[in-house]
Amino acid sequence: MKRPTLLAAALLAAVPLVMTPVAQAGDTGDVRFSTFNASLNRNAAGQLVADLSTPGNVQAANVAETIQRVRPDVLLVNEFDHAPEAVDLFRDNYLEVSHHGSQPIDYPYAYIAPSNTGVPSGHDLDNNGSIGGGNDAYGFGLFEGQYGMVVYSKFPIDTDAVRTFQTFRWADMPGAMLPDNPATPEPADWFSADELDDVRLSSKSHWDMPIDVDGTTIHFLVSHPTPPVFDGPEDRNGTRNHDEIRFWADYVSGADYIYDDSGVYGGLPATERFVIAGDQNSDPLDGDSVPGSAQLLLDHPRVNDAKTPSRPAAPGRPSCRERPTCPTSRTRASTRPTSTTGCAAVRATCAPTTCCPRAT
Ligand SMILES: [Ca+2]
Ligand SMILES: [Ca+2]
Ligand SMILES: [Ca+2]
Ligand SMILES: [Ca+2]
Repeated sequence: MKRPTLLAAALLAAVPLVMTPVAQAGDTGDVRFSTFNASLNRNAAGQLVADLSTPGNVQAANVAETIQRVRPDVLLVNEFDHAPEAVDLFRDNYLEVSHHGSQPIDYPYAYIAPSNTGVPSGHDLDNNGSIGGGNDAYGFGLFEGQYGMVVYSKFPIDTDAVRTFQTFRWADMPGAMLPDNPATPEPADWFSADELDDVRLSSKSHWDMPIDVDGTTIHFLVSHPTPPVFDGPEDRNGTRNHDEIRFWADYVSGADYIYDDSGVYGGLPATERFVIAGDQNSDPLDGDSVPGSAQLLLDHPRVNDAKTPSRPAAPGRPSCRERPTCPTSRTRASTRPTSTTGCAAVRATCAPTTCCPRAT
């Protein structure tokens, strides 16, 4: 089965968790942060740039129109291949062009950085007896940067102060949920010691991006944890998904074990404001993620999720947190063996108008 399609579908649970101060930032009223898994990933390096080099790509136009109609001030796009050239091409040929009468949108600021996807690890990480291919990369991907991410913003991004956590090693997280090979008595031994010296936590990257909102710094904490599926009984992706989510929970707690790609240690100071965003691939009520993963953020004492979902559920549908199971996931599971959709996913989309978005 084609992996890219599956990954694109495995959206989820994401939690753009909004700190109360965000809505009060600046003097201009509310500031809107959004996260959108746009599936602007392609099957080969260079293809996204080719597609965006001219207007007329239907998918890109649809994505742009969605953004234009929702009009967030700061936007994370998940599944945008790491191709710096594509950042401007998407602005020039799609965001700044009207689609079906929508108003063009201008983002003066943007940020993109490398992703672990498709970067060869040199190890047999899936233990299939050979080295190479997407499953042995630091993050699943058919080429370097596939399924990356980009941020667009109406407010200045303090790029000099951005912290990236692409190379943080999974084993350096205290109490890491390292996967176990169930066929052996030793615990947490799916990866060899040599592999654990290299294995990275982030399946794409984790970025702390300070955004200057009229003089107030808001840290936009973005990532795209792996889907918890596409693995075996060792659940190496489920456990990784859990710890990728946990990373931000620890970060906003000020954890001092965390180091960034520049070798600077420390989490976010308690005085700083933040928004956590991204397709977390984890549903608090349903699906294949490790139970409790999404709750690490949703129930975190520093996170205010009182406003999610920010709009009432669609008529006839319960709100996310009232729903014991998510019916759409059944539909989706029948066609795509991903975890789930809906419920918390609404928090991850640009247009949180319904509790459970349709499968796409
Ligand atoms: Ca191995
Ligand atoms: Ca392998
Ligand atoms: Ca074992
Ligand atoms: Ca799994």
